Amino acid sequence: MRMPLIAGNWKMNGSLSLVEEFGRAFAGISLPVNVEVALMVPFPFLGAAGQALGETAVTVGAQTLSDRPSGAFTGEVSGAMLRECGARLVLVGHSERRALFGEDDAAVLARVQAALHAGLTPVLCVGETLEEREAERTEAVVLGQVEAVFDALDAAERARLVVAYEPVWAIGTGRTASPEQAQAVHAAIRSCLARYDAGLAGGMRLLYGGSMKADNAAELLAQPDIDGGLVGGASLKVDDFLAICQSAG
Ligand code: G2H
Repeated sequence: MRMPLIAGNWKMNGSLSLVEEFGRAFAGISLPVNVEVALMVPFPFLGAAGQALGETAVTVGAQTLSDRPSGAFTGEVSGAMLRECGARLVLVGHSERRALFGEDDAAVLARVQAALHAGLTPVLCVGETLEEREAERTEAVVLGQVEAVFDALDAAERARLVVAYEPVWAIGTGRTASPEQAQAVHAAIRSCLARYDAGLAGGMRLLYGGSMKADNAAELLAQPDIDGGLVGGASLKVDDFLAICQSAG
């Protein structure tokens, strides 16, 4: 049985007052006990988020990390620093990192390994562009991104990941993959993972991301291979994010 995970990704948005608003809101409600909830906030808000959400069931995470453990890398943040500031999960390979910051599969793998080394749960993001989908290359691209990481890990490391499928054409566009489109790719990812180990495939949580909202979450989350969501824009509003969390229960 896979416990659904709803992870909010604030990207470069939010404020300390929004962190506090989330803390107050989540302290006042009870989340479904069978759902894990996480909030991936910008680095400067990690400490405040840990404090504001500390009494709630919400876990705090980060959005990227350095591939190095320490040293003269001005501006970088290590996995150990994230853990010390309260993060328990970290996004790796989000399409915005791949497209805007030049993170290729090798860079993504190095960050996954750094996250594992620091005791963080890497949420590996994969997804195809519109051009790739229209060229009928969705599976080749997505499974290639999955294999680029999983091939290099041992069995114990693989089992510590979460995978998020985010079609690039659905991110922040308001255009969501249909439940059938999302399910088809999730099923392909699970079959790919089964080639490593059937137990790994059965236990791996596969999140959907890309314009998930309160009014489409239930239908997406009802798909057999969708085990949660990576929620961007809708995670910036308490009521919308809460509604998505509730619909996963
Ligand atoms: C995809 C998603 C969250 P949004 O990036 O990672 O963002 O829900 O705004 O499409």
